This record gives sequence, C-alpha cells and structure tokens, in this order.
Amino acid sequence: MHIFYNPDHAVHQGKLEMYRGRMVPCHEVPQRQDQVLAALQARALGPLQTPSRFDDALLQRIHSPRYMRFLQTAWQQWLALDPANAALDAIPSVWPTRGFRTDLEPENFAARMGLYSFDAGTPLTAGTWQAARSGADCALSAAACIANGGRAAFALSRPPGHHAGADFFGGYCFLNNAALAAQYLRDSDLERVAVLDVDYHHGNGTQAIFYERADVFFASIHGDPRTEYPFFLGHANEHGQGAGLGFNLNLPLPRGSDYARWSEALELALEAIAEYGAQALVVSLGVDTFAGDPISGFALQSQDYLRMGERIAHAGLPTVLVFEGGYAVDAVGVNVANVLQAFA
Ligand code: OKP
Ligand code: ZN
Repeated sequence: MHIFYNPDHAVHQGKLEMYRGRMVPCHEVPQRQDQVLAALQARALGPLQTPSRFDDALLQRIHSPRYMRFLQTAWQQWLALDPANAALDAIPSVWPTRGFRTDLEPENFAARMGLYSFDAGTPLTAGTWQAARSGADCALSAAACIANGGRAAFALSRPPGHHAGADFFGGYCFLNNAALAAQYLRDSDLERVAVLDVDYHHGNGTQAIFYERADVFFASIHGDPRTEYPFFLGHANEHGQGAGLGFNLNLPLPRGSDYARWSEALELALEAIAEYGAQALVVSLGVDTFAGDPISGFALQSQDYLRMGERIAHAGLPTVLVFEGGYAVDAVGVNVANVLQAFA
C-alpha cells in the first residue's frame, strides 16, 4: 500500500473551537496524524511518500475559484485587521441563512468568513492553507497511484476534508480530499467511481459536491443527523437529484451502534456500490466510530477495524483511502493501521 502524508500538516494547529457557550481546545490536533504515522511505520505497511504538487486547476475541478482565493489569502486579511490577530485564530461568527444573498462577496472579513463556512468549530490559522493544500496533494497523489494501475493507496492527510463543500469550510475541513481523489479518478477515464464514507459524521460536503451527478456514487454510514453533527444533511431519504437521482445512499445509525449493527450497513453500502458497477473506490476513512472517541457515539472496538478493512478489500476495487476523523488520540493509530493491514 502506498502511503502519502503531508509532513507540514502541523502548520495547521487550531487553538480553540466553540462548544456549548465556551471556547474549548480543538479536537482536531496534529498528534492525530503523528500517531497514525507511527503506527503505520511500526507495522511496515508500505512505503511512506511525500505527495507530488498538483496544479490549482485540479483543485478547481471541485472547489470554486473565489473560495480558493479566499482560503489562500484569509490569514493575511485577518492580520490586516489588526497585527495582534497573529496570536488568535480566525473563527466565523455570522452566516447568511435563508433569504440572505450569497452571490456578493462582502467587503467585511467576518462576513466573508461566514459566507464560506457553516460552523464556529473550525478555526482558520496561519498555516491552514498550506496544510490543507498539501493534504489535498496527498489525496491527489494517492488517486494518481490508482489511476496508474495501483491496487490501494492511503492519503494520510490532515486537516480532514469530507465536510468541506465546493465553496465552504466547516467540521474541521477546508478542501475535500476524498472528492478531489474521486474527481481525479473520473478524469483518468474511470467512468464510475464510488465514495464510501465510514467516518462517524455524515460527509455533507462530499454528498453536496456529487449530489446531482451519476458518475460518482456516494454512500455514507454515520450517526443519525437527527441527533448528530452535521445535523442538516445525511438523512436516509436523500437519494440524489436530477441526473444524480439514485446515486446517493445514506445509512444513518443510532448512537451506541456497535460493529454488529454497523457492519449490516456496510453490507448494504457495498452491495449498492457493486450494483452501481463502480470501477474504483474512494474511502473516507474516519475512525471516530471507535467506542472511545471523545466527540462521537458509536461503539466500535479496535479489533473491528480489522474486519472493516478486510470487508472493504473484498469489494475487489482499486481503492484510495483518505484519512478523515478519529479523535481518541491514543487509539487512532492502531485503528487506522488495523483497517489498512487487514485491507492489504
Ligand atoms: C469532523 B469529522 C459537537 C461538535 C461537533 C464538529 C465535528 C466535526 C467532525 N459537540 N464539532 O467528520 O471527523
Ligand atoms: Zn467525523
């Protein structure tokens, strides 16, 4: 298994996120990736590679030009407000909800932050663009590996990506690494690509990006959005729209679900992906389904990730795996390594 990681991921290091009326330390910390890297090295799962640099045009296959321009310059804009802002992260606090205009880019920085985001839990920092950009390069490098005939590649990228849409950040995500990988595979003449999102949280960004498309099937197993973040998407009756109708499958599960329950949903997702006739698979690999995860509600055990990896491999598709969530820092390395080892 080829493994691509961005050594500069740690330049993105948010300080605080909004939680129940106070600012609490970020859960999405650099140690997450360090732990996974260490676990993969310990098991000699494959060569570790730094990603190639891909052109901006490939990012714009998924993300809007004005969103990318904003992300790239946001930190400078934040500092321009007040040099003392260097000690703080930029966090959105005002959003255009129903009835507001989103066609105009506001001149006010706080308003631009709101236009391009959906929550107050995703601090934008001095290194956010650099880390997100090199993280996206990991996903594209892994996709290129598969496009060139490889069987499996893992993008150990940070920050995560599946909540990011074409033109918004949120849920700790800025660039949608899985969507970029899927699009890269499509652009390499694979006609039907499937994305399987096994992170605890629904991949609202990925779903939104492909919702009206028939060439990328999206399947997701996640905490029921009636009670779980991101709340406003991920329900079972979202099947796709227009040309995309029938190519979106959400499998929400109640809090407390264990692997016995979870793996039934995995069977349904993989059946649908096989029926679709996918030629390649992208897995949004979050391991925040772990029982010990501090912000999630499923009950998977470390051993279950072996079964998960084995079952996904059994689909028999060329596969790009992309790192997403997993916040139990002491277990995240073992859990990811278990999936990859069993897959291989
Ligand atoms: C990112 B990924 C709930 C706060 C939720 C956002 C969670 C983002 C998860 N109290 N904060 O899908 O792992
Ligand atoms: Zn998650």
